[in-house]
Amino acid sequence: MGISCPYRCSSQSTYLSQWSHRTEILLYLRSCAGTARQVRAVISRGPGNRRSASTLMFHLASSLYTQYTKREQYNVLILGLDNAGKTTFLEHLKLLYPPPGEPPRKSRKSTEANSDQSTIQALKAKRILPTVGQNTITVKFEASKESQLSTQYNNINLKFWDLGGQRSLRSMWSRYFTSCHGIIFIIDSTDTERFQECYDTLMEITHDSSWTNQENNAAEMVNVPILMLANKQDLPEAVDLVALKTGVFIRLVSELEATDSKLLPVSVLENQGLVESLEWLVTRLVYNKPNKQPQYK
Ligand SMILES: Nc1nc2c(ncn2[C@@H]2O[C@H](COP(=O)(O)OP(=O)(O)OP(=O)(O)O)[C@@H](O)[C@H]2O)c(=O)[nH]1
Ligand SMILES: [Mg+2]
Repeated sequence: MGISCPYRCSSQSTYLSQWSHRTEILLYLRSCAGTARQVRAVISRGPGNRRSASTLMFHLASSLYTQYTKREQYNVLILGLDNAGKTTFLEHLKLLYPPPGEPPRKSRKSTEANSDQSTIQALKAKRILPTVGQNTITVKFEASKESQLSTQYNNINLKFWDLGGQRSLRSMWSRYFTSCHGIIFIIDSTDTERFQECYDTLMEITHDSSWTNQENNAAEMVNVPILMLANKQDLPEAVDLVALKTGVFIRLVSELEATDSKLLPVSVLENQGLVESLEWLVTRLVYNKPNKQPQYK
C-alpha cells in the first residue's frame, strides 16, 4: 500500500510550513494516488474484476483511516530514590489524563474546580505500596486551556514507566534508557539527608554507558530531556526551590548545562505544578524529535 505517512490530517497545517514534512506528506499522497489508479485499471478490465476493485478500495480507505488516527507515542521513565513519590505521581496522572481512546477528563488544575479536589481525595484514600518491579500506564496528553500549546501537541500519547527506587533495584534502570524519550526524576524535598544520594544517582543516570552513541562509539551524556521535580512542597519541612538550587544541587546546574533539563517545585499528591511540569516535558519531547523519533501507534 505504498509508504506510510506518520502525520495526521489534523496537524498537517502545522507541518505544511516545514519543507521536509511537506515532502513526506506529498510522497504519501502520491502512493495513495497510485492505489487509486490501480483500482481504476482493475475496474476498466470488466465487470468480473469489480470484487478485486472493491477489495483495493477497502484497503485504500482503511489505510487512510489508520493514518488519520495514528498518534505519536513517547516513553517516559519516572526515576528517583525510594519514597520520593513516583507511584503517587503516576496514580495522579491516571486520574487527570484519560487512556488513549477515552474522552478528556473534566478538570486538571487544583484551582480549577471541585472535581479536582475529588481526585486528590481519591488518591489520598489509595494505599500505595513501595514498588518492587515496575508500573506502566499510557495516557492521552491534552494541553490545558491556559497553556496555549498548539494543536500539534494534542496528537500525543505518553507511556510512563514507574520503576522501583530502592537501592537494590536501581541497577535495572539502565535497561530502559535506550527506548526512553524523556526522564522525570523525582526528589523528596523533605529528605535533606539524602540530597547527596539524589545528586549522585542523577549523575549516574546522565553518565550511564547506555547513552553512548553506537555508531561512533563516542562516550555521550544523556540525550533526552530531564525533568526534575522537587516534590512534597505541600509539607512545611520541604526545602524550597531556591534553597535546593543553592545547596547540593548547585553543581547540577553546571553539570546539566548542555542537557535539556529543568527543576520545578511540585506536590504530586496535592496536584501543585503537576500539569505545568508535564506540559514543559511534552514541549521538550517534541523539540527533541529529530534526535529521538516517537513511536506511531
Ligand atoms: N505530603 C506529600 N506526601 C507525598 C507526596 N508524594 C508522595 N507522598 C507520599 O510519599 C510516600 C511514598 O510515595 P510513593 O509514591 O510510594 O514513592 P515511590 O517513589 O514510588 O517509592 P518506591 O516505590 O519505593 O520507589 C507515600 O506515603 C506518599 O503518600 C506529596 O506530594 N506530598
Ligand atoms: Mg513506587
